Amino acid sequence: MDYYSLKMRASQHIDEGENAHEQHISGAERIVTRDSVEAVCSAMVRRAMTHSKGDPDFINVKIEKVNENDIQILKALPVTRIDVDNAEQGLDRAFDLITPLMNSESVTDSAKKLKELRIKLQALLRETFPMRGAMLYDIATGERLEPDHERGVRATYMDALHSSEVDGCKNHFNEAIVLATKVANAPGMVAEFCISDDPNYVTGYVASKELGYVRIMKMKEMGDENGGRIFLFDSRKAKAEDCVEYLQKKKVLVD
Ligand code: PML
Ligand code: MG
Repeated sequence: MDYYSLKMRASQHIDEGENAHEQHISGAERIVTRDSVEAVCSAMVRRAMTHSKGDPDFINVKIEKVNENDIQILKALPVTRIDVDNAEQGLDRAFDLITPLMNSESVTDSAKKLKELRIKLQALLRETFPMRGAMLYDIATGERLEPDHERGVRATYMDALHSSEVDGCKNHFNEAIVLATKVANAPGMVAEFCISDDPNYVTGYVASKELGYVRIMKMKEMGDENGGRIFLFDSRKAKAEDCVEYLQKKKVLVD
């Protein structure tokens, strides 16, 4: 069967003199069979042109044929959810789950060490806020491995296996479980930490092959656009290039 990757990104030119820039409005990607290409394409354009973030003056749609043999099918991570009373509690729960996984010294699991790692993770998280992509952090060396720190790395070329329906509006959860499943399967990946940068969306998650996809229902206040992703990677398990190559190039469908 023939498959096609479709990617859309829309932006608006902001004319602020020296500060002129392209403001991101909307983006989406799918991997679909040939017979869905046209309908999915027009749904993407509709999504771009009716977005609450503004009226785009640039829409890029890229359609590429994908060889069926190059597609990896992955089982979606199992989902659990943690309800919390407030964002502080949500962040706490997320840090509790992730901090032990950042510990590269297998012997020490001391309270002091865990506290240090928690502070480190909090600092890393703040650094992701202005980034468009994710941070790739090496737990073995404490180094950031993104080729471009400002941009970060982006997991791409992925979709849900059974999502032939043409859906014009963004579903954060459906898109995130696909992304998190791909990321968890990347070479050397330890875990992912995510807070949405959508000011109207407060649910975030932590994920790994072992943890599964753990939704944390509130991780920030409504109206807050500070979000980001951290991919925790272990350079003793795989080469950074192989991990980045997988995240950015491998075609994945999630079942
Ligand atoms: C985003 O793309 O903005 C991140 C979405 C996180 C979804 C969390 C969830 O609802 O499980
Ligand atoms: Mg961001």
